[in-house]
Amino acid sequence: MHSWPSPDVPALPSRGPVPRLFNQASGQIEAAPGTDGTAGLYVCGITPYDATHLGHASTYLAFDTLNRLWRAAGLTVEYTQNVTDVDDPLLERATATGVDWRELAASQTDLFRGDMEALRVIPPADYIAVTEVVDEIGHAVSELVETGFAYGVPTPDALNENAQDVYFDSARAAEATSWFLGLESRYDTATMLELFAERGGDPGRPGKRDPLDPLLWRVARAGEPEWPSAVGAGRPGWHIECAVIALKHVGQNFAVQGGGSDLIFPHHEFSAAHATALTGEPFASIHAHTGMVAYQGEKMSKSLGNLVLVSKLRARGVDARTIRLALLGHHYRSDWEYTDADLERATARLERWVAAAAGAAAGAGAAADADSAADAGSMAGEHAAASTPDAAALVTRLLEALADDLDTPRALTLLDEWFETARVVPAVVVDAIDALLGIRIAA
Ligand code: 5CA
Ligand code: ZN
Repeated sequence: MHSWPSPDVPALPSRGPVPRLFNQASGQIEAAPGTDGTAGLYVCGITPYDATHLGHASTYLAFDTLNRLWRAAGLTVEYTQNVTDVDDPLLERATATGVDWRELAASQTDLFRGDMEALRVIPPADYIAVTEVVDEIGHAVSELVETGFAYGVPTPDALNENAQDVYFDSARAAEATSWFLGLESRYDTATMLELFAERGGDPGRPGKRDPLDPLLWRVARAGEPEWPSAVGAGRPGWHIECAVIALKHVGQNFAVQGGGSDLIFPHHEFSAAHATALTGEPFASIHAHTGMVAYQGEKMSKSLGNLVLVSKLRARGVDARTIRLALLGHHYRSDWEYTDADLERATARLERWVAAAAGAAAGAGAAADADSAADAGSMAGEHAAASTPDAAALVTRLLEALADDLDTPRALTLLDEWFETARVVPAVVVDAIDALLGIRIAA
């Protein structure tokens, strides 16, 4: 599937450090590796039944920051993202609103692309819808059945009376592979059971070997989309889609598997389990998760409807750079609640930076020196030299802050402090803000 056009990413004069990231699987901040000069990234994409809200945007901006840091460190990034364009909540919304599920998915994916482009998020090289890889998923499920990692469960409401939903045998995988329940999440069983039921699992389904065994393949029901497969006509379960798409496009044991913290369990735990059962190899080195953005007291979510949509903000005339700054003002791992004050702070910040870059007096220092203030308008060329040492130090400190578990709030504060006294804004600073934070403050 096509993704969206890439923003320009200016080159920086020197290489940055390889970033370090919090790994959910180890509980430690670790160097996000890049073997052979490449870094593999798989980030869980949207389920397109409603448009991009600020929670989604915040998650994709966090991994965009990682992508930008890897590039600044001289690595080639292999980035894949999926679109869950067939799943229960999407089908339910389509039925409830009387829209064909394919149209709903296509229209919301389009809106998402538009939002990502406006936010200047670097697109994934491979943007893959589940409906594009159903065949591969069917083969993977059938392989798991053959190798004893999956089993059928009696399914009275199946269209074909002999057909059975296919489930993953967690105990067998824990016994026969390096994966074990908790490898990625480090959650205890009680927490897992609670989250499994909350997030699409079916702990009470009769016939399962373990309440936590997840669905791999749902055989055809009346009124549901279906595809032929070796395990019977039907449609994919959720975790297997990300395992198969990541293995196909990023490979085994890649650098970073990403998504929001609502995906820690069961989604990422079982994506890793399925992939390891299929290949015998670990899924990803680092499992990175973003905090949840809340609104009006609760997690911003399509199912609750408490949404601030990126497209609505844009339609209201809010500058996409302001949205970026509002989101990057919070550390990616923190849970936080969005209020209008976030946008107001970001608006004021962007105005200060843009004014400084345009040569307006930035802070008392610049105002005191009429010559410098007047000269600042022509910044880049001949006047850059005057403040280059300072600018180079700033860029180094920005890179260090961001490489330290993507500390964007610290990076923004460093920039605020620098702009307070800057008389001239050299091109290297404009480019660094663009390359690392995706915000262009001057032409
Ligand atoms: N399609 C699946 C992943 S395979 C899915 O979770 N889709 S989603 O549309 O519900 O979410 C898309 C991404 O945004 C996921 O990484 C999810 O963890 C993240 N996300 C969802 N809500 C929030 C929120 N309120 N704050 C931060 N991130 C969020
Ligand atoms: Zn996923």
